Amino acid sequence: MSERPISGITRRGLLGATAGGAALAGAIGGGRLALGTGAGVGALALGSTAALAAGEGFNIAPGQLDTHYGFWSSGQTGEMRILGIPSMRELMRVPVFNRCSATGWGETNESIRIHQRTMTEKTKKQLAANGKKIHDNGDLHHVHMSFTDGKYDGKYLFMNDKANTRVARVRCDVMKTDAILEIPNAKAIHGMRPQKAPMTKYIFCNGEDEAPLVNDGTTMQDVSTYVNIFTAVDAEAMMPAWQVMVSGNLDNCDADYEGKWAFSTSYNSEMGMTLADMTAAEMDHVVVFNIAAIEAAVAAGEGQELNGVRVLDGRKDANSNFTRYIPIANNPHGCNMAPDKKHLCIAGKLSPTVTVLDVTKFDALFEKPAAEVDLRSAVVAEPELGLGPLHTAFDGRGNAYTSLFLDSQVVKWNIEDAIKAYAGEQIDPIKDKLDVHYQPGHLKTVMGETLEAENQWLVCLCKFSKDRFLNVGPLKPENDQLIDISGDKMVIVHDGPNFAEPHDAIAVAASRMTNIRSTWDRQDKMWAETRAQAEADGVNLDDWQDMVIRDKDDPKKVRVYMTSQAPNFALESFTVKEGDEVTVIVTNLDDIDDLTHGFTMGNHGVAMEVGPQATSSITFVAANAGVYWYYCQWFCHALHMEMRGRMFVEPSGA
Ligand code: CUK
Ligand code: CUA
Ligand code: CA
Repeated sequence: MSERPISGITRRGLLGATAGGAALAGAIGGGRLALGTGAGVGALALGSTAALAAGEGFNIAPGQLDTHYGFWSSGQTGEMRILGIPSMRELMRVPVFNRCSATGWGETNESIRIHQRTMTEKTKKQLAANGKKIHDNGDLHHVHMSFTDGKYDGKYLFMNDKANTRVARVRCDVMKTDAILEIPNAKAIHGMRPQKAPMTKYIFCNGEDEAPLVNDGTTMQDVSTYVNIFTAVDAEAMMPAWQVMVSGNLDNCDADYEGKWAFSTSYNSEMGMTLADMTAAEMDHVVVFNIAAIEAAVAAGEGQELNGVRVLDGRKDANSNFTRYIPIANNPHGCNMAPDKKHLCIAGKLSPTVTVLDVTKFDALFEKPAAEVDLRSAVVAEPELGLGPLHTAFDGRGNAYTSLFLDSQVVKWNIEDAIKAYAGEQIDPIKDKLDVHYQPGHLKTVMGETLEAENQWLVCLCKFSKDRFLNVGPLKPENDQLIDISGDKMVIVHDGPNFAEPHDAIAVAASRMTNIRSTWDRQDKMWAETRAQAEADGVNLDDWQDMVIRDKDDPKKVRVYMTSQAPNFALESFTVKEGDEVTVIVTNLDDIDDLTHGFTMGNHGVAMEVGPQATSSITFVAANAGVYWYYCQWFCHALHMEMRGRMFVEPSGA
């Protein structure tokens, strides 16, 4: 047992920096901030001809902070990333669906509980058959923030997992995943958006893949029994609220600024099972979901209850007023609501067009049965932009920016001009075209998915980087390009290589992110269950603690409680028996910014992060007798290397 170290030292004191040095650094930082802002304003004023000024605008000097947070998806890596905009510096990675070696996400008891919260019996069976407790992969395409009145509220981030049909939530106060929901009935959650107004009550989730509604093998050869499911998730409870069966599949989605509608693109209206079949029809569609009509039917108990969720039939043949199917040229993809509250832009993908729908005309679509209305009556423009339009972003000046995958370009066009052209006026809505490198998918303006769209930056997420960086082998990074859009002409100012494989991102003004903490609340709900166990064991986690407790009912289970304070663990050693199931619970008593400890048990595949004031626990079986060192793997102190201790595993015969 070691002595409790003296507390009250600051992190800066620990690392030996002087207060004077800090003040000086602050002053210089302030000066650079002023200079940087000036350069940015200069670029704004000089516009397109001032490529150099634009470059200076993005250049954030050492110690200077970015003006915007970028929240990036990571595709098949399964995590969320935080970048600074405009510097494009990667600031943090937040594990969500992936197993993280640094933080222990997917291995700690706290994270496993979050993973298992809504896990279905089928998934448990699937995992158990493979010797696993959780899925440790995911395919995270879309990250979106919670809204209040059409503006980001800095509370939550939501994200999809296409691979394992899940949706997760990250708490913005601590930037950790706090809920994972496995969505029943649906398959492959792809498009996902929060309701924008009056607040984010629902997260809208598209099921991309077709399967029988009761997928038990009895009708799997009969494609006529296949459906796709649109799910509304209760954003606060992180539980399914209701589901709607649709005709065709669902790709991307968005919601309006009144809280009335959700919309989803469908590239497989054919319900084809092969690529050839999925691209056979000349027209596919966008589905419009009527939230009020759906809510009324759910309240009235219409439809069926399946796996705990009310499922309504919104397919074409059901003739409901839950949905309308607006014909759109073959295989549309992106679905983006403009900040003018009025215009929804559907990217054509196989068609060189973007179809602009006026959402204020949607009420009329529901006034009569679908067969009696002109389903294309809400189309107000359909500009021809170039080859392979995938997604559209918006600025605050009425301009739209569409990515052209096949042309490797971003096209800037004006929505009102496109509407005039569609009405017959001789006007070219295209304002500028810019080569990007290469094959862009999503693209993001700053705050462009809210009512506060800004006019300075566009980030274009390119799927290929080819020759833009040093060769790193057959697997190349993606390329996120920063584009200055303040002038008439777009100007690329930065290339940002990125690992597999961001699809989407949002850019949020730093002023919206006011509730981010630097240390944890000791009582945080993240480890409430762990605290309850400690209490039952008579352990006070708030005090210097070193306790080894053998479970009364199950003597194979041992719980090891220890606190940490740089550079000490409360326990310098502990003893268990071969074959014991050991749970190590570490509470970090340090109350200093940036002073994270960790716990790694050598040769046991066990490691976790323990942030300042946090509690974290991890369970493993000590299968082999012997001595094993555990250590703090997070560099915390000059004596960090010495922050270690021994686990003695006694032979089972002993
Ligand atoms: S999808 Cu990836 S480029 Cu999953 Cu948002 Cu369009
Ligand atoms: Cu504690 Cu390193
Ligand atoms: Ca199609």
